[in-house]
Amino acid sequence: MPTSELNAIAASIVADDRGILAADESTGTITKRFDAIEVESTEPNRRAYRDLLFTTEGMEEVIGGVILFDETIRQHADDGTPFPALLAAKGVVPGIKVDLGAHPLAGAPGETITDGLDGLRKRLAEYYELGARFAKWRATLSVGERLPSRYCVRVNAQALARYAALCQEAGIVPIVEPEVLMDTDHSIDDCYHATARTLQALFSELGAQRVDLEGILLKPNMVIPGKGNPDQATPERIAAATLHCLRRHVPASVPGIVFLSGGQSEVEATVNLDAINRLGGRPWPLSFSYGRALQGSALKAWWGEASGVTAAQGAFLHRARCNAAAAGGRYDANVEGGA
Ligand code: 5MM
Repeated sequence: MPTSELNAIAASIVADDRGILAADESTGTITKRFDAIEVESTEPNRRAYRDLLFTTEGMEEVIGGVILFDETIRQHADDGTPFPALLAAKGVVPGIKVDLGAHPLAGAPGETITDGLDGLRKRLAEYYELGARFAKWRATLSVGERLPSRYCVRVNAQALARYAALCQEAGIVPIVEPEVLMDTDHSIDDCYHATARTLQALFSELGAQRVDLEGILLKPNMVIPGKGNPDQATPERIAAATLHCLRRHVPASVPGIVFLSGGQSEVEATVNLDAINRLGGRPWPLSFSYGRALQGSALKAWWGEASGVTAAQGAFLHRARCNAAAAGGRYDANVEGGA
C-alpha cells in the first residue's frame, strides 16, 4: 500500500487530539482484571464488557482507534454487528494485537523477547479481511543492574522492525511499542537512558528493514521513575525528560506518538500527558494508547452487572475525554471535575 494511505490512517487515529483505547488484553490479562472485580472470565462476559466499551455514545469524538485481541475481533455487538464494523461505522479505526506475548529470552536471565513472527504474514492477511487497519506489537524491557542488555534491546528492535515491515506490506499501520517497564525502583535518569538506547536501536532497525516511518505510530513509555523509587518526579520533570528523549531519538516524519500508561494511575497518566503537551517543540501529535488508565474506573463501575453498564460507560467516556484534553494540553481541574 502506498505510504500516503498508511500515513492517512495513522494521522486520522490521532487527529483532533483523539487517542487509542487499548482493549487488547489477552485472555490471561483480562482474567486478572475480572478477578479484581470478582467477575468470571467467560467468553460471554468478555464480549459483554467489550460491547459496553465500544457502544459508549460519544467515544468516537475522543477515541480514534481501538486495539482488539484475536478473540475480540471475531466477536459481535449485542445487535449482531461485528465489532470491527461497529467501530468503523463510528469513524473509529479497528486495530489488532498481533504479538503472541513476551517470553524469556534465552541466555538473558530476567529479560524477554516477544514472540509472534512465525506465520505473521498469513495472520495479517486474515486480520485485514476482518477489518483491522492497524496493528500492535509490544516488546518489554526491564531496567536494572546492567539491564536492559544490549542483546535484549537489539533482538527486540529487530523483531519490532520485522513485524512493522510485514504490516506495511499488508496495508496495515504498525504501532511499534517498546515498553521500558516501570515496575522496579530505578531513577528517572535510568529510565531516560534505557528509553534512549531502546529508541535508538529501534529506529536504526526500522531503517535497516525498510519500514516507512510515515506509515507507523510509536507507542513508548513516558520517562518516569520506577514505582519503587522513593524519589518520584513531578509531572513537569517527567514531561521535560520525556520530550527531550523523544526529540533526540524519534524522527519528525513519524505521524504520531501514543503513550502507554504502564501502571500509572488513571489521573497520573492524564496529568503527565497534559504536562508533555504544554511544552513547545513537539513535531508530532502526542496522544494516548491507554489500557489500564482508560478502563480502571469503568471496570469497577460495571462489576459484571447489566445495571452497571451506564455508569461504566460514563466512567470510560470521562477518562477518554480527560485524556483527549491532555493530548491538547487543555486538561485541568474543571475537565477532571466534569465541568
Ligand atoms: C491492554 O493491555 C495490553 C495487552 O496486554 P497483554 O498482552 O499482557 O494481555 C498492553 O499491551 C497494552 O496495550 C499496553 O501495555 C498499554 O497498556 P497500559 O495498561 O500500560 O496503558
